[in-house]
Amino acid sequence: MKKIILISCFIAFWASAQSQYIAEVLEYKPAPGQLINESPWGVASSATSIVGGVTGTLTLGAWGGYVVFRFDEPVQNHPENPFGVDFTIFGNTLPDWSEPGVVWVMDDENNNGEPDDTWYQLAGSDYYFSNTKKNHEVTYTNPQQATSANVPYTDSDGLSGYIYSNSTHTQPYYPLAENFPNIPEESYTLSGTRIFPEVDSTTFMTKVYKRAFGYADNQLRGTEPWTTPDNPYTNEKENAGADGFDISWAVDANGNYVELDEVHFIKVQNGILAHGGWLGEISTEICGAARVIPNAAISGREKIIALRDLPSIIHRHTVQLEALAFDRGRLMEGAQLAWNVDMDGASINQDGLLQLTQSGTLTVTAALASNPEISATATTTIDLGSGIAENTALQLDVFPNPAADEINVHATNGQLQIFNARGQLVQSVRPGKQPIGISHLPKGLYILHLRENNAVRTAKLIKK
Ligand SMILES: [Ca+2]
Ligand SMILES: [Ca+2]
Ligand SMILES: [Ca+2]
Ligand SMILES: [Ca+2]
Repeated sequence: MKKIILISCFIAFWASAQSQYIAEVLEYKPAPGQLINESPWGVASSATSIVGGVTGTLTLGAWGGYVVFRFDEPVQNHPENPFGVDFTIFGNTLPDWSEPGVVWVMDDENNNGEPDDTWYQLAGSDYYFSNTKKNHEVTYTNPQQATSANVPYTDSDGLSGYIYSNSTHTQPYYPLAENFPNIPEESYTLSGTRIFPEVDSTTFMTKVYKRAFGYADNQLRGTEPWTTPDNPYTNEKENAGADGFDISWAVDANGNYVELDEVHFIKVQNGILAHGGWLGEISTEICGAARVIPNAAISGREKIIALRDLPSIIHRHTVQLEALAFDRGRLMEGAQLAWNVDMDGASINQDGLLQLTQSGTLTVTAALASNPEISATATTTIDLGSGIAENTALQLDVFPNPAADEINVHATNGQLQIFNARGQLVQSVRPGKQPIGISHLPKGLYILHLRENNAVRTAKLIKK
């Protein structure tokens, strides 16, 4: 009897939890990328991997690539959802590596069950920055090679470039008809919003700065239950972590907030067109999404400052800074900010114009004048002398690489951390003279961090 009760409880729990996850992917149209046409991240079946849980493997490729999905019931903009967050999207981000996806929502206004209504963008922290481009377009052209080759693109500003091929992924990067029959074989154009996070390639391990809030594949995941969201307005990782979204952030094509009680369809689209050094193009990855369960008992900070990224090294004497204040994720228009700088030879005026007369390490703070506890900080290096960014690459030597059973690193102290492609720490050891066993790890790409004193040396490892 006891056994029967246990089983039926388990089934009921499983069924209710299941319904909080993605029920169906309606469209998957990626941009070219290093994981495209390759299992498990970039083939047609990758789209179904994000259904029913948060451990799927779906890449959107370079800028503009997208996926459209729905849950089995509409996502409610429920007033008792913690922090206003209505759903969470789970990516595979790393601690210093963000691949921000712009999120759009749609209400099934004509009640036909099809995503043929109006897309409203969820305006994240970068939406109002002066360098964000809306209605941007990029056209990708198939290089028509049997193996990987640079994929040329042109954008709606008349600029051109390449999605670069690398030696790790040798298949064609342009979506092939066998996997993506909906993508023309010659070329195609994607359109959307393009944001400009700072990408720091001065170190061996390229760093892509995290967005303040409102982008997919941006923050690390937390812990179950996945239906209790992170507070997107704090730096700390709470509850499920990852990236929570509030339907109340939705804006129309003119940037005006709209009021939506619920949405039926969600689109995630890579918002960044940039190259991450040997790590390849920056591509949003999605592992799943969960609807939030209302809980009026959970609350927290509701205001946040978004400070536009500073380059890791500044060589100029004047820099225009930009910061915006948000209340529950909506822009506080006309909010007064208090700026502060902490370095001799640096000053900043009320409008955020930074003036520099000497080199050093600079920390900038923008705070809400009416509540200085709400602030954002950025630290950067000022180098007015050389005019050339010093290469501070700290590479960790690993051999053999690729490896199947064990690896050796050139280090005898510190702590070696091994992260998988989802950014999860899978192993942490103190390196010594003995090889480090890795035979238990699944095949794939890993990132190694060796932390010793205050420095981090990094390497990419391919596990065979
Ligand atoms: Ca909400
Ligand atoms: Ca419809
Ligand atoms: Ca948080
Ligand atoms: Ca990613």
